[in-house]
Amino acid sequence: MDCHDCHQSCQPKRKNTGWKLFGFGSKRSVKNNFTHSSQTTIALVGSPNVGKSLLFNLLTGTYVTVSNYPGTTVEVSKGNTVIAGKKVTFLDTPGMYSLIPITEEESVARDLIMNEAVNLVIHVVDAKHLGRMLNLTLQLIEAQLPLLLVVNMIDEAQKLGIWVDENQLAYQLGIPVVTMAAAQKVGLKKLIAKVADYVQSTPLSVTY
Ligand SMILES: Nc1nc2c(ncn2[C@@H]2O[C@H](COP(=O)(O)OP(=O)(O)OP(=O)(O)O)[C@@H](O)[C@H]2O)c(=O)[nH]1
Ligand SMILES: [Mg+2]
Repeated sequence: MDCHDCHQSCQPKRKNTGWKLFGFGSKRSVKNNFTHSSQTTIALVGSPNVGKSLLFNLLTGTYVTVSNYPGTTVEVSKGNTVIAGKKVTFLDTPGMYSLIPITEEESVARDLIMNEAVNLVIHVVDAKHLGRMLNLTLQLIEAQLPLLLVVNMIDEAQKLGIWVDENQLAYQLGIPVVTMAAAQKVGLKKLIAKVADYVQSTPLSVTY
């Protein structure tokens, strides 16, 4: 089969999803041992005002519940959708700057991703302040959470002459990266495709 550059007869070239390349499947099975893998829970985290809620609304549509996180007055939104044939629940978390919490909102966001059955964390950052915001990305990587980085607001960044190379960033961080302008739905299909890659890469089994 003529499948890629070498034009030789061989197996079809496997799509590089990032998940398999950087071994996210194995980390997931260690951390989230109560979760049935036919359902995936994904938390959107990041600093205030980076576009988490806008992205959450784009991803989930109308079936959304809002409730206080137990023991707090902090609201957490939960919404369901179907991606790659599997039910996916998205959590919209309050803004946080660091995994070492100062505010109640940050405590809730930290507890949600560290203690709840979250399979994948999507860290949303503002492309205009990438250097500052990558601190939390590094903390999330160190915490061994399955992670996808969304560099949002590229429309505003580009007006300031800031261009982000998502492939280079993905290579340097060792995690999948998607650049987006969520307000214009730019990059949304790419993000959903990456989530689909993740959902499809998880095994069909229950671990105890
Ligand atoms: N120009 C531009 N504006 C955006 C983009 N994404 C989000 N915004 C705007 O940024 C503002 C903040 O968005 P939110 O979704 O509320 O941000 P958030 O991260 O949920 O903020 P907190 O809930 O406070 O943590 C809103 O006015 C959005 O419309 C983008 O890609 N480009
Ligand atoms: Mg919000």
